[in-house]
Amino acid sequence: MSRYIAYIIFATCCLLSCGGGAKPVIANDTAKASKQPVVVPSFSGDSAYSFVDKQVAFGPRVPNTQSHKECGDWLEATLRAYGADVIAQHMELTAYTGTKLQARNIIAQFQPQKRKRIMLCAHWDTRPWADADANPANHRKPIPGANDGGSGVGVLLEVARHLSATPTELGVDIILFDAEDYGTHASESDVTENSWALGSQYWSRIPHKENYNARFGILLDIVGAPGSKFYREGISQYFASGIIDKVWSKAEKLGYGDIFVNEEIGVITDDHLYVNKFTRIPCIDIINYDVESGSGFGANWHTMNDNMEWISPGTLKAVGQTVLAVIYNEK
Ligand code: AHN
Ligand code: ZN
Repeated sequence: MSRYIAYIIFATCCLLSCGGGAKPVIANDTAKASKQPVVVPSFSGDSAYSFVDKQVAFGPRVPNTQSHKECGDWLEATLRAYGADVIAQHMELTAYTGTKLQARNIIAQFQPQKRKRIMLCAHWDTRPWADADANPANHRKPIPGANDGGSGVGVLLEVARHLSATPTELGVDIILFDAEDYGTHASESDVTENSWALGSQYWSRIPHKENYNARFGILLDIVGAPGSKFYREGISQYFASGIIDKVWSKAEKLGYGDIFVNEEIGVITDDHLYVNKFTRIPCIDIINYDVESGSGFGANWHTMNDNMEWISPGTLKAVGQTVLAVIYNEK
């Protein structure tokens, strides 16, 4: 009997010591789990497409028009519905024509309490003039702006939808710049410096929060056309080549290496220029470059044909999935 009790005590000690020994194993498992790649949500190209369609349905988003105001209100409301803390930065800007523009930058802050942040941006206004249209009768008509304006915002609204459901480790700010596309009309010589990107020029000097900073920025512009190609753009390369490396290598891993081409092209004046110039945030531009077209931005750029027929859910998906992979893996 006493031998039997001794055996039970011995066995219990064994079990307890085994239990004690198991702890570091669990801790080790936990450490391994935290190093595992995070689950990146699946970006819906169709959802992004419908966000582009919705913007186009408001009509051209030219500052000082009713369509512009209504679309701006809808963008704010949509981002608020996705749980963002939204700031509208209202500005009176002076266009190169002397026209005063009632404009607003829309800043959607996700997890505003977090110090480490990522900035994603696009312009939401559209060009007042189809000055690259084949038909001269259209040269003073506003463009539909599906790709130029609508596409970048459409992708970012779909990103916002995921941010509301699945938070990222870092805080994210989605910034929609106004008055990017009020730059000098093609019929006039471009003597006015800095006529483009008025909203981002304003924000880069006076951000929505004093001392605002982010680890990096990604600008999306003209990202919806079928057959789009994105290259290492010159300004991005100069100020933020490491961010291009990060984004282009993620795209390649996702199978989008044919769309995100690992070759450098010249400089393109866009909102990111002023972010890089006036803030400490290294910001890249993901922008379609079409070698075949005269403008470099595709045959429909700044024409009346910049409509929903020029938008591909597949291209929106490639861009959006790459952006999600980048922001969800940032620690
Ligand atoms: C220029 O045309 C100088 N830059 C292209 C910026 C732009 C216009 N993005 C969209 N529309
Ligand atoms: Zn444009």
